[in-house]
Amino acid sequence: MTVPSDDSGGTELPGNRVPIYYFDPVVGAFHYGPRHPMKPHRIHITHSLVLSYRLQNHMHLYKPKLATKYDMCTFHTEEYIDFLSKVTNDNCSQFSQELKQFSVGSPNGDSPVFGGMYEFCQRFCGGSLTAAQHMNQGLSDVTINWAGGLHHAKKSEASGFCYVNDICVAILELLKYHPRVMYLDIDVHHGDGVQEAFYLTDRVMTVSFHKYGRDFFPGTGDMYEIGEQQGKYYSVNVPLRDGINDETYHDVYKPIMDGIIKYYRPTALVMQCGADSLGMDRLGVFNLSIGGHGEAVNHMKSYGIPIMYLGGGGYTLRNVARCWAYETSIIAGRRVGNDIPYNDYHEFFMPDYKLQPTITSNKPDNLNKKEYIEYIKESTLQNLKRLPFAPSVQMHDVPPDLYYYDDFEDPDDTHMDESGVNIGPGQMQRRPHYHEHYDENAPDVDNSDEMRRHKTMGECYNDHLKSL
Ligand code: V1D
Ligand code: CA
Repeated sequence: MTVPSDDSGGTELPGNRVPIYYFDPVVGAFHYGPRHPMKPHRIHITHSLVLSYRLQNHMHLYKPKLATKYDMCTFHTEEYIDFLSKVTNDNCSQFSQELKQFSVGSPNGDSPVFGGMYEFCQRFCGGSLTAAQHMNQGLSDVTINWAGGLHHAKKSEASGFCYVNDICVAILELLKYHPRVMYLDIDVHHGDGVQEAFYLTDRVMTVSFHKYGRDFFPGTGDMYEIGEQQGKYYSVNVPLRDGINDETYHDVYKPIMDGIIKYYRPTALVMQCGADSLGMDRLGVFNLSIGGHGEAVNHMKSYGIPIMYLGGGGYTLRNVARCWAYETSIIAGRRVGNDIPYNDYHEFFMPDYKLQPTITSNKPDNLNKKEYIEYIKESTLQNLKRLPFAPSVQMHDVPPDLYYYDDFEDPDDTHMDESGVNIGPGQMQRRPHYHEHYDENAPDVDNSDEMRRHKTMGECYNDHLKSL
């Protein structure tokens, strides 16, 4: 049940759509090196904006656990994770062979060794994994981890500022309960690590919009990369040219996403919201406004499918923070004003202190001609029509997960108040999983009390199957 709007604008969301927002108070303190464009500090700036708009009053804030080696090795090899956990700036010389093998550590390169590198990975990956576990347990159908979204990391290799692929770890967790997961990537770079991981399966549909051409990193993502074997037609790539604006982007984005939802019928969505697709990004070449980027988020929200929102690239810090704070407001269903309230980083938003300033681009004109956009759109939609309708998965025993331990309140389970202070467990209630509670004749659940039992994922899935 949806409650009418309150005095601060927006509409209260039903309990299962109140987002859980994962924030690790330490993740922003890591540093790739002085000249490196990736600045984890942007996560703290974003958080400061989120708090200044009081969006925490409309979400559950949660400090995630650190991912363990065991967690990361659901996707990565043990040899690689072991190496990441051991190498430091002081012992690099002992690892010269591994540094090369795993593409880590050339001094001015993309993926340097830096202090606390492994702990940093544990922290952002812990956020995405916890989000997936909470979605599986039915604590919420909407989760946000702006520190996650590191889409280039491979099973045994670092790439493009990414060492551990939290997205793959989270999707593998969702697949314990979800027959079909759709991954969407709006970072200006191709989501190659996630595509590669699920290239041969129809259980995950990967979709990436990105700049392609002229040696732009990582060099993959042509429209002819469509998946192979069981995964044929389950990888979608939308290669774009420099300077794309909001109008052209949505001309191709909305019909393609609508087509994918219609033909694939995902039961869960994971959206990588890389903010380097904004105009004026230090590394990006697109020309999206914060409103246009947010529209992509709003469009995904409108499908009403369980969804995890993740961060990713983004190198003009003030705009990354604006973008993700604005998107937090969209996800939480709150309208926010354009004047940024006073916050710890206020001077970052000079001179106008606006949430959505006019982003004047230093980028070339929009090189995406109408005919080109029509061509990509039509060929992608044609490919979608070749899909069997909502491929099903054999029922299988669900692999064990932390759910069983979470049945009881864990004193280390931390929830935070708005300043990041642990306010202890007990704010959130687990809802029973359908293996325990599925009852075909049970009426729909009244969600009027915050965080009461919601319609379980199993019930939703079962309804969905019946509707096919
Ligand atoms: F400009 C730099 C300064 C220092 C270190 C690296 C860079 C830099 C800029 N662009 N590195 C790149 C890209 N790398 C190359 C390599 C040169 N080699 C021949 C290849 O062009 C990597 C860009 C990574 C983008 C990461 C991402 O935005 O997609 C992301 N998403 O989630 C997390 C990061
Ligand atoms: Ca992308």
